[in-house]
Amino acid sequence: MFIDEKQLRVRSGKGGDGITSWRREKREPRGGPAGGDGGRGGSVILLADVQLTTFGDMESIFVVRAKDGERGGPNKRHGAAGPDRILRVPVGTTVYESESGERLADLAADGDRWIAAKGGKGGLGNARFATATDQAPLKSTPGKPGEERLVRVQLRLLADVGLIGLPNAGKSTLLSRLSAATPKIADYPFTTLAPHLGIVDLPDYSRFVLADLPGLIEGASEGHGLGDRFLRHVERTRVLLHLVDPMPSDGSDPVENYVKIRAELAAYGRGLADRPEVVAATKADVWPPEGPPADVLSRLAEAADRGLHPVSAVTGQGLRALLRAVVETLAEAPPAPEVPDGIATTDEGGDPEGS
Ligand SMILES: Nc1nc2c(ncn2[C@@H]2O[C@H](COP(=O)(O)OP(=O)(O)OP(=O)(O)O)[C@@H](O)[C@H]2O)c(=O)[nH]1
Ligand SMILES: [Mg+2]
Repeated sequence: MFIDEKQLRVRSGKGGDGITSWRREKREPRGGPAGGDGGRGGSVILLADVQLTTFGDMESIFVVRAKDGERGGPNKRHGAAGPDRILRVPVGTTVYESESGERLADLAADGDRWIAAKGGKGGLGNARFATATDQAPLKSTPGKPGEERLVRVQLRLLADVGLIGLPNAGKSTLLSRLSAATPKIADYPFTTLAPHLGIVDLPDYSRFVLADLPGLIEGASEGHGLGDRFLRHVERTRVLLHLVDPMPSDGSDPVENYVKIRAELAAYGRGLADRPEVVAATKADVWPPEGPPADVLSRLAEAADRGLHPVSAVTGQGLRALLRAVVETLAEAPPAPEVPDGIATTDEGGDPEGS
């Protein structure tokens, strides 16, 4: 199951208490202070793991807690530390403070780790407090409490290029043609329900990662349709590949459709509308010989900044030129932007207190 947002309560372990005790020897019932220190409490640590692609594996996890440290023992025995609790999350996970929306951590590379709640320090046993003037201290200190906080984790796929367009534009078909990915393809809108990644290998042995998104519709940024909650996944892409069907089966105007999607990007914000965009007109194999009607191609080419690429994912027509344009645009595109503060969209993710 594709889950890309989730709320978690994280709680680290309390430090174990230090104790007051005395060395026991036969003739010396009070043989000097020997109370050991408490062990450190376990921390909760998030670890980015490239094997994971969603939060689906932790669907039923709402509270993540690490164990307390153990009390100190007699004869200066140190209490055992509470083991850390390590929670694996997909690469591309951003952690926010739930209430303020402040960004706390961004786990953008495999192996990145972040301490979500630090274990409490162990207390000190009375052995620590012996001084020249006080050979029999009674004092020991309790362990420090652990930390607890409510965080929201959000996933943004890590891809170089993001496929966008209306439902049915041919996004998944193109991904399947250009990469080894096998997304579901069908002749109805909203076939794709979750983003997919594919790796596109180029003739010069370089490659880029292409993300296929569910289709966007007008008003998607206000929560209509499916697309809006997935726009987040193109926030980290450097180039958008916008597909337009110049002869849509619903008879809508392709240029208007293009403009609608552009408006969605602008309404979503976070710089998506400024991302370099390559535009392709799809399904060229079914166009009549004289081309799509009503000057659609020239009007589309005019609307798009960088011209228009006619392509067919079925016959392969135009794909080489399209890839070249994508690669050139990638070469000029600025680096992927930082994920900003503030939790984007939706209040899904579940209430950790509710379960
Ligand atoms: N003839 C032809 N049909 C195509 C081409 N590309 C896609 N199609 C068809 O168009 C329909 C929609 O294709 P999809 O790839 O599922 O479209 P999508 O943009 O991923 O759609 P959503 O996932 O619903 O947003 C399917 O019936 C495809 O077979 C093409 O190049 N030529
Ligand atoms: Mg699709």
